Amino acid sequence: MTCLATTTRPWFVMGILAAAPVLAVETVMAPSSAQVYFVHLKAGDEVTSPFKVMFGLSGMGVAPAGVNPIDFKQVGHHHLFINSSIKPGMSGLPIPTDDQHLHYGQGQTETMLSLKPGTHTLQLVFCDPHQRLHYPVIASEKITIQVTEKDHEN
Ligand SMILES: [Cu+2]
Repeated sequence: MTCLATTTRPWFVMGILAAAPVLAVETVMAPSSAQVYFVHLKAGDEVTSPFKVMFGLSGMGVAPAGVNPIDFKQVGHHHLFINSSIKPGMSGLPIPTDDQHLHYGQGQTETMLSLKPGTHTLQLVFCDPHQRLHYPVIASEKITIQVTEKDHEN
């Protein structure tokens, strides 16, 4: 019995050491098949503000920000980039929330968006529960749309 104890202990220690780097990983792995997309909008569309934007997702699930990724695997929430792009420095860090980077941390799958008239780009970016990009990054095509003035004749 003593012999068994001494031979199993090193494996136990190695198990802890092997698990430690996993806990330190900055990004949540995502299946390569996961994708986000605009359900109705497409490049070149002309819309009147405010307009509805519906967030499509396949291959993963939506969960509110802050859930424990160990308990909820392969989930995240939507962010919408307006006139912005994913930048290399964003990896591993929380995505900023501001006028150009909208955060849907309650697990929303659509929004009403108000934009000034003109040309705008939109891109859906899926983030992990800690606001970071997944690896590989899950983002929609960046589309350019035209926002027109509301018609006040009626
Ligand atoms: Cu977020």
